[in-house]
Amino acid sequence: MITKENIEQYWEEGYTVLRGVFGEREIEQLRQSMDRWRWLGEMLRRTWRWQNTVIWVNEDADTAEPIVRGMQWPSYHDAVMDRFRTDPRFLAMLKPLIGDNVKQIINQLHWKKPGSRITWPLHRDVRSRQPSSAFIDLYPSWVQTGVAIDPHRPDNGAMKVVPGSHKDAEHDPDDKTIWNVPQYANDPRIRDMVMDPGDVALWSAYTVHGGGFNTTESLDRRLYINGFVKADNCLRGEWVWKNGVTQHLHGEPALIQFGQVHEITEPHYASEVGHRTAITD
Ligand SMILES: O=C(O)CCC(=O)C(=O)O
Repeated sequence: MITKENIEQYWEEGYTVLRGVFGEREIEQLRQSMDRWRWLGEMLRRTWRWQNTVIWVNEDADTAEPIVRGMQWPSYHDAVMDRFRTDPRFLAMLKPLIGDNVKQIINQLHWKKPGSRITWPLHRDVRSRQPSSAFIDLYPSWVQTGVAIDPHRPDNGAMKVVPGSHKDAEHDPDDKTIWNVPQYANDPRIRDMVMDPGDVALWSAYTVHGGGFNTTESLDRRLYINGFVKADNCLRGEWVWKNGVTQHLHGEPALIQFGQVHEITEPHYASEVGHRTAITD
């Protein structure tokens, strides 16, 4: 589980990777679950939303076929996803960083289909933690995690990370100049976040990361992302642990990112064409 070295690396370099957290059988469950959501997205053919749950679907420029590139909050409707987001191993790795009163504000699936031009260009996640008034003292209060479902290698679009980049700028959540940072592609510190299935990456709101295309013909690149925050410092999100006790999803969904979650309650095709952080050019 999380070691002293992991914790030091997280604060010093802005990220760390925990190896072999989930076993092959568990990852196979996640693979199958992700595939079911991808099939649903392919059938829907367009971006679709139901309160906090959204499936982002793009159209392939050449074939007009749907490309499912991401999804938020499968866990309201998917027991496998819910079981993994509340796994005690997440609590064990988060507790030394943000304690055991924790809310969740990200529950997300990313696909980089082989040969597609899907990527999330280099950025800092602080850009998505808006409005900033809902997040107090974001930097030490929020941890992003990503479970590798497939091997993450440079050729299938492993995410890149810039160690130390969380220290390059003031931690001002409203400074938009630090949100999208393509210039970091030339930073000598940049490295691929190479992972095996079952590894878990952790990174902070100010760590520059993203990029990488899946240039393979058949190796998928799936990532299961969960973002956790010290509950006292966050006005949004779903509870996940109260004093270390798991809180399952029930009742009305909480306000997280979709501001009309309590007004537009019917499932609908959304005019949003995809997550604003993704491109397919
Ligand atoms: O899926 C990826 O490679 C990118 C993930 C990412 O940049 C994010 O979730 O902020």
